[in-house]
Amino acid sequence: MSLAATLRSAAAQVFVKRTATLAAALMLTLGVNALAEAAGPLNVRIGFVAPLSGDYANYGHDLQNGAQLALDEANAQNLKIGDQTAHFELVPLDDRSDPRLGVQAAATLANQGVAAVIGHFNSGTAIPASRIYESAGIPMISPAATNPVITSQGFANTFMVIANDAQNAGVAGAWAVDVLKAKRVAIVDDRSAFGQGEADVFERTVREHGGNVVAREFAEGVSDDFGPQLARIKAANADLLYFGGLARQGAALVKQMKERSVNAQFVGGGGVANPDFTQAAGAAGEGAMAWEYGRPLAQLPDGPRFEQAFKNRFGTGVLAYAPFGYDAAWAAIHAMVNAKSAKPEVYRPALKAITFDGVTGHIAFEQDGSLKNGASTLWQVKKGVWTPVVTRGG
Ligand code: ABU
Repeated sequence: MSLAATLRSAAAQVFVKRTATLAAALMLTLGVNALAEAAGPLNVRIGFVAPLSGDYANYGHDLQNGAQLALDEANAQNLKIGDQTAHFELVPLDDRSDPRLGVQAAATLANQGVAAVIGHFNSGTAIPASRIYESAGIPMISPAATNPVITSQGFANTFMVIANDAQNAGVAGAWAVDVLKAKRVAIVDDRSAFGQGEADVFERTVREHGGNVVAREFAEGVSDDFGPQLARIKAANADLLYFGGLARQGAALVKQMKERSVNAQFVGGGGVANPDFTQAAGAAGEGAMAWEYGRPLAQLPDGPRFEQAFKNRFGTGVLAYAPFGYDAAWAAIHAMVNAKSAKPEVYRPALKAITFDGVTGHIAFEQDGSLKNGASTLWQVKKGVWTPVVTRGG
């Protein structure tokens, strides 16, 4: 080959190499851009189920607002799940406190493939719904349903960010005998999985502490007529009446106790120490007591900020379990961020191992998914306002 031909060939090779390098660089850039596009915002759908209509809708809306506030705050922080900025979306469904509708809602959310579920409010809906979530492999985090059965089924996907009724009604039973010195105890429940469950724990604990249960009554559903039950309780000369059920029925009960001169000390379980009770009971509610899950919000480090943020966002105060709805949502969010994934099968171990200070206190789970170190607070109506008396546990 002549010198000129050799030079032409070398120049051609250099040109080919440079072109290849440029093309590779271009492909790399395009590739990176394509990846960047793939790593765009990640929409994470979190299901929420509670009664949003019917007799207990006020509890459901309160919980929903708590969960929504957590999602709003998480979205404002532009949190990353892996290399993607997460956008959390709440998918609310109404179960009307009906177990059949609760199961239907659970199936709908399972079909939609939501990343987690915050719910339900009623133990009677949470228990059957938890089986659907377990089959679908979707974590359900209970912010209010408190029957201990919920987390004792051996499920990997069931969690509770609130103390359960073994804790709450157990403390109430011990306190009734050991501190209030009740001698003749009457018990009324609403026959729900929740009310009957806590009444059973209360009765067992009273007996274990040497107390005397003189009457065990119930009023099914949302019956507001306690005439026959109160007649028997009066005849039994009870000095303390424990009620397993929710605020509205509890208020009807104290009003009828007053009307019928049943002078026993009223003590509610969970779901009673809230403004629904004091508004409905009026003067008859004065002096009533109730054991509620957790610590008073005003005494918790983040409680006042939460209360103000809740009011600013929704124009109304906290009714009952909104702070637990908020902590349940954050438990899911933290677990997804820690695990770098919103896929339940990937982030579930991180949820089980979660440990953070929520607005209701420290959140960490026992092996069965129940809350570690749950607390209970005794409240009493003083001058028309629920006032904390003492906190146990936690
Ligand atoms: N724990 C109070 C709310 C009602 C329930 O558990 O059914």
